[in-house]
Amino acid sequence: LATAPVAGPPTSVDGFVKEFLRELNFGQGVTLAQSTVNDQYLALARTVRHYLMARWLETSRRQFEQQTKGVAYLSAEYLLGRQLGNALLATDLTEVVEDGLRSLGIDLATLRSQEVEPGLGNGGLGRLAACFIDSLATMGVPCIGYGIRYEYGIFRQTFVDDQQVEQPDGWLALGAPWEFPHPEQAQLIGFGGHTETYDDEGVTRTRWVPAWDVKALPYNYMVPGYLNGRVNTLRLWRAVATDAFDLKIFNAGDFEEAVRSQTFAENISKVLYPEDSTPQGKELRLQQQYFFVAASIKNFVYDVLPEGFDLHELPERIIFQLNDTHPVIGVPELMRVLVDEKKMDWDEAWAITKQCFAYTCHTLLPEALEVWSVDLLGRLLPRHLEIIYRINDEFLAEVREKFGDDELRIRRMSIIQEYPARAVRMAYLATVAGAKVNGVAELHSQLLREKVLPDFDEFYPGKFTNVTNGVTPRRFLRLANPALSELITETIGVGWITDLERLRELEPYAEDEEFRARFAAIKAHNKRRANAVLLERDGFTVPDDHMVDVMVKRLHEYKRQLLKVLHIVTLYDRIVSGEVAAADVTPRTFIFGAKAAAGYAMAKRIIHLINAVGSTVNADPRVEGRLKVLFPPNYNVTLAEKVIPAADLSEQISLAGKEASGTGNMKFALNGALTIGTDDGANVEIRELVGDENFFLFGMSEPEVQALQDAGYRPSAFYESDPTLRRAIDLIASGAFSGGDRSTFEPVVSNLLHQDRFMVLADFASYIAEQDRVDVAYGDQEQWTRSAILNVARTGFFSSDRSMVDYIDRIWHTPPVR
Ligand code: 26W
Repeated sequence: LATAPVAGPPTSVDGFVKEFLRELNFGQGVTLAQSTVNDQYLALARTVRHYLMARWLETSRRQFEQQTKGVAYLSAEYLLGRQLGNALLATDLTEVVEDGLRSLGIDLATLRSQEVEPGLGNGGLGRLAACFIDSLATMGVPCIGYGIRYEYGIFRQTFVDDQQVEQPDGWLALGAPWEFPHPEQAQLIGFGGHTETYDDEGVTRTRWVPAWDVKALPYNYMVPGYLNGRVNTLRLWRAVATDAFDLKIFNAGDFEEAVRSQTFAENISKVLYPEDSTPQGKELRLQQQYFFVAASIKNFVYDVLPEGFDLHELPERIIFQLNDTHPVIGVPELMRVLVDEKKMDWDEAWAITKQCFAYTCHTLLPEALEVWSVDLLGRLLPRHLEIIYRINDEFLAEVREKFGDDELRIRRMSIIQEYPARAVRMAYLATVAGAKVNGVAELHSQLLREKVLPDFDEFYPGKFTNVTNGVTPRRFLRLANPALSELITETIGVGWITDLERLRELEPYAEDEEFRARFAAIKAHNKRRANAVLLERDGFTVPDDHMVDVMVKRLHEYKRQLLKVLHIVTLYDRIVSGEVAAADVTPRTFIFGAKAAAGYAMAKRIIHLINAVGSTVNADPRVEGRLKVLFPPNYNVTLAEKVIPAADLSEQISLAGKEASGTGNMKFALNGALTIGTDDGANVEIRELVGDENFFLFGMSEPEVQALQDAGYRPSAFYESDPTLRRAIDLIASGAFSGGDRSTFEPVVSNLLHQDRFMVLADFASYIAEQDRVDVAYGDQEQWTRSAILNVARTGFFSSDRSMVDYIDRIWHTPPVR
């Protein structure tokens, strides 16, 4: 009785209705008649939780019994998306709930729209973490996701006069029904202070005496596997002030100061940094990183492991996966715990630590590689800096042993960078400490080895590997595209949801006329569905007969939203100049979704330009409505689930060698959009799988980019020699999209002409030519649909379940358990 959890409520419609009303009455404290939509949503969420609870308790009970090896995924970001739909899917309760609510006069869809998604991530890296924990739960692999419970997630984007304005994302304001706080399991996390040595029965040891500390409160979230009875845990930490800290100040009679100190502590988990790829070196960010990693390691070592566990066996129990460098401070932290707290010998501790971490790199941009100034690190985490120095000394000694006193190489490989300021290179620390280092697509992993960390690849043969990213088919196909899911299930059975390679069985149906007609009808249906959402949310309409051409991702120059803009301007110019009749233009609706980091001025200007071009093109009668530019603000997971299934064309147009992988690209292909893309990131693998004839490739390859760079790239040469390009740029420069004001977009134009770091101009001609081929191809709808079906059938590889198999085989060695 003590260990067996109570069973969940009965899964009949009646059983559900009873449980729901109970939650409404006793949980929310309202009658059905009094209840608001929010009351009903919260009651429903809690009711659905009840159905998962028995599985959750049973999962952790067995985990404790089995003591098998698991994954601790350390990530500063989890971009989860809405929870309700996924929880219903995982419990197979959607129909019961729909029927039950209907009997009460409530529409499930209305309650689903009430949920504010937890936007605890910026983009690709955060969404990847969410896909991975979904897959691990579904595959039966023990995993705890560790992260930060930001009070404010990624900002809510609005447009004022076509320009981005950021609003706080108070996602908790209407209640947080999915979380389970466990204040009794709080951890104390120290900061600052000094270190000292002391004599411990004849052994000299070091201890850290922090100057201040904060409490880390865990909030648990369920991570349900798909229909498999497993519920893993995501544990996010919230920072609050310690009582001791307050009390000291209260006793000194300074009430105001005590309250201020609370605010200070709580700042640590207050807000997600919206920078994606350009670290600012801010102290608070380092505090966040250490805060959640230290809490997580403590939690695992002191609470999750059974009492008396021999820490020499740690590598048999856990692998800490570092999601980029953000959690790398965990390396010296584990060393500190083992050496200072557990009094382990340094060499032994290091041998253990090296087996307990693995590092995933998600970028190739040099400016995205985190470094922390020695100054800041030493002030905030003095003991950790000492430990990093020692790790580095011993590492460089090994390098000397292997390569001799090659001072240039030593300087290149040192974890400590000397210029322009002394700083810790977190990617190097992760590489030295990690049992494995992986990139996130084949090309990325190759470039990582050859260009970013070549010395390390040479020094550590076998350490580098690849795991190509993936996306969860539960959320991004089954939930996001119910109509297509039904057609697939009807055609090949339901097995694809957990074995996505089975989509291959759809291949022959590309030649089946009736299947094609149904597939095309579903795309049309999904367009109308997206239209309804965009209409309600932004007052936009997507015409029925338009090709839907979508570019959704963070706004970054390397992703080249500007190239897309130049294409739109070129099409517009063809019409207004009379070069082509509007009636002869393939009707297209361009949908953009993109947030810019608040401090990234050029990205914000590009957003302004997209909106300005949209306003002009959409309002110009000469266009006869054949081109439409829509930029719904605040693109997020919820909107992605509606827009991606409606897309005909997926824009994946980064400069080759810059996009580590991309994961949006996978979601589009799986939902039957064709890709226009460069040979970059996972596009390479998508094209290999779907076949050249079902993919629109353009632009320079990475070696060609390198060659042009080496030869000396002059963007103005392209401007001068290509009249089409010149007209597009001149049109922007003329003020045609800024009410005649030539200064508005001057910085964008002059940057393109004189710098163009991401070679937009060099790829322009090739892009336009390929887009013209897209138009021709779209003219043959039967053939287009054939290609779209083949895109679905051949991209099962991009399931994050497959990514997990690869991580397990190549890095983690954590087999699934029953
Ligand atoms: C502010 C510091 C910083 C630096 C890098 C913040 C965030 C990052 C991330 C690594 C940026 C990111 O999300 N990278 C994306 O990761 C995806 C998942 O692997 C890839 O698909 C994308 O190509 C990559 O840009």
